[in-house]
Amino acid sequence: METRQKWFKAVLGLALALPLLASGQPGQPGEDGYDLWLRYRALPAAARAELLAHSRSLVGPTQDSPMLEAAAGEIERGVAQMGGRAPARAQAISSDGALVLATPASLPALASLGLPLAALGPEGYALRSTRLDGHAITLIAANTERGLLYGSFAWLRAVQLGADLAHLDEQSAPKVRWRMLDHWDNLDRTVERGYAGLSIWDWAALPGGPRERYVDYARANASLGINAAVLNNVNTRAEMLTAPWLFKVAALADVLRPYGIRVFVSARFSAPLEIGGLPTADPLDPRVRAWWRAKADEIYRLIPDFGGFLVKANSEGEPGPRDYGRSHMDGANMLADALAPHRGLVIWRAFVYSEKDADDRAKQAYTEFVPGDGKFAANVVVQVKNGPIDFQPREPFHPLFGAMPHTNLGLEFEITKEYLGFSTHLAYLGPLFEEVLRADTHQAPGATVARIVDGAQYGDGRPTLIAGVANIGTDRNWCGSQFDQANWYVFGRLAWDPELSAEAVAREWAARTFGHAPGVVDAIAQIMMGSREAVVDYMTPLGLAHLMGTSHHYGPAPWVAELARPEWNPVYYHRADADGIGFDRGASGSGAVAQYAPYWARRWGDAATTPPELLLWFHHVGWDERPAAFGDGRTVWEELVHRYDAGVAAVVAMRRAWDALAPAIDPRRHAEVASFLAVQEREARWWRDACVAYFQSLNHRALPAGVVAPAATLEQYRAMKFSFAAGRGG
Ligand code: GCV
Repeated sequence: METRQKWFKAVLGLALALPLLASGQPGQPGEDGYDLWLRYRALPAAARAELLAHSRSLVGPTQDSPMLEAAAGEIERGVAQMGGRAPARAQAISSDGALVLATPASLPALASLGLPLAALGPEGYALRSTRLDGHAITLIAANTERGLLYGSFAWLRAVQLGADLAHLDEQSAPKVRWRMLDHWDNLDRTVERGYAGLSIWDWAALPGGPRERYVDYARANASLGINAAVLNNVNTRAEMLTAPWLFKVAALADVLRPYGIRVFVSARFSAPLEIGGLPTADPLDPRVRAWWRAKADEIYRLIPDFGGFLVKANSEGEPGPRDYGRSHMDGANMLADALAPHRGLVIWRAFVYSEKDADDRAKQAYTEFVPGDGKFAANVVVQVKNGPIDFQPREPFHPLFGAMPHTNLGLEFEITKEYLGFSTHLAYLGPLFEEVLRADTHQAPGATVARIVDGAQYGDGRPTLIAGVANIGTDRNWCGSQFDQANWYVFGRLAWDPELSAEAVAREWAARTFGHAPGVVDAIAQIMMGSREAVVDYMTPLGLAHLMGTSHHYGPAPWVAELARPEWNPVYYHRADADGIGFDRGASGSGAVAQYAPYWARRWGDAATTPPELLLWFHHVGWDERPAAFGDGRTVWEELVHRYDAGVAAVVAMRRAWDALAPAIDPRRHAEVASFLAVQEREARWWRDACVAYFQSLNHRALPAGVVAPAATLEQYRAMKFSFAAGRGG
């Protein structure tokens, strides 16, 4: 609570101070966000001179390699744009100021420079200002070409952030093996939960089409270390696995490969039936197993470094092994067998809940998967959403983390903001990702979600994975809004290093995207850091969840109660009535809390020790109760209304802070963000008003003193229809 008030004051304070701080270095008037954070604008004179002095020549391993060419090409592009001239390519170090790309194989002298090469592994890099052959040089060193690619992007980042180029000493290696974007792109180019235009994959034109856009996509990912992409929606058609489509996938793999990106596809479990001419897709049927083996062989002939399959099985109507009385293990391991000879991976999603299971939806994945611990093949990763329901503005971490120590568990975030205001609401997801990654599962000493997911907890070299549902489309600014670029960015940075701080990443992104005048970065980072909590407050405060409109998830609809499956209805989640509100997941309710380690089961099992942020997730409490955890003596009803108001007030503060940045930001991007913030304020008020009106209609309590009544009647909110709502896809 106190933290939020501090944030609120800080945002307003910075907003007022900004006109004084603005450095008068806005970007070009025509900037539209296409360049993302790879925005290599001309540097001021002194910084330009420093850059050129440290990039007089570019010395690199000389073998003909598309990946090295990608690395060198990026350095040339960046230096030319920021410094005014590209470095000359050279075979050897012949002067001070050389920028040297080196592996131990290309430059044996590396071994004598004391670089931590072993710790860099196959993907890490080191940047080091040093002397070699009598010259002062900058080394970009790695064990592999891929490390050099990441190191080249890291050096450019250092330049953009104004690092002292004469004293570089940085090294980094990714903690997670697979850093993956999952595209929910349909084959007709609509995007499920996409708010940034159509799919960037122009299937009709492939193997031709917008190559430059694909390359720019790949550059952006490589700059973050993202090394894998699933091209199609998990709700997929079997056709994706037919020859004409695979031919197109192969063409994309060719474009993405030099940037270190391996291509995966979502596979429909019933493909043997639908495109294979078999009477069954039973994973234990030898014909089915042979079909998948042959399919894998066919794919690897076309794409030798194909990554593997992502599978959504027996979830939300998708086919799966349970259709044949088989288990998730039977299904996943059958595909794993087919891919194993090619070293391919099966990513099997744990996002399951069934209309045939009356149990609390939050419990069902754990119930179905924990008995399979230790029974999945070595090349299967079970991919688990960050929380037990579905990418809500706030959920506790998923109870599967730490509960399947003998299974490779990957983590799935949703970068696209299906439940956080689509692309028109500014919500920086860094704090959400950080909250999940840092959560201590208490299943074993030190067992945070980050350490479970990055493998540090187990230390046995298992395949590790962090995936994010992409927010990328054909919009000129890629993500539908300027600030949603930050969510792609922070996803990539945290997938590389889950221990990074969301705030540090926000500052880094702001500086690279909008320029690093100190006041500007401070103000933008302040806006970003409070923005997710603002959404939580005006949509689903105090641990509420899933109050969004049916199917499109646009706007408030807490009253919906008539849908066929209980867990499709918001009333299932909030359980509000005349006396109280919240879902009892304790011992007297669904018992979901018992799926967590005893530490959490005890703490969250008791309303008195549950933090306000999760109170209504775990407890049904009376409207007039005054939980000690609120710390302010308010009743549940008063606190709920207060949170809704705080959410709206936070958006007002964000708007003012952004308005004050006008002198420091190029007009086009500034105006675009400002127009979306106006939408966000209107919709935040709508959320607040509709929810307050609805809950008040149940509890018949007066509004707390001084609180403004909703602008319209509940009936008016209930009558609203949104045939324009985006993102449903297919
Ligand atoms: C791709 C939620 C979304 C669906 C999505 C599903 C999933 O239910 O609303 O659009 O489907 O999650 O993750 O499979």
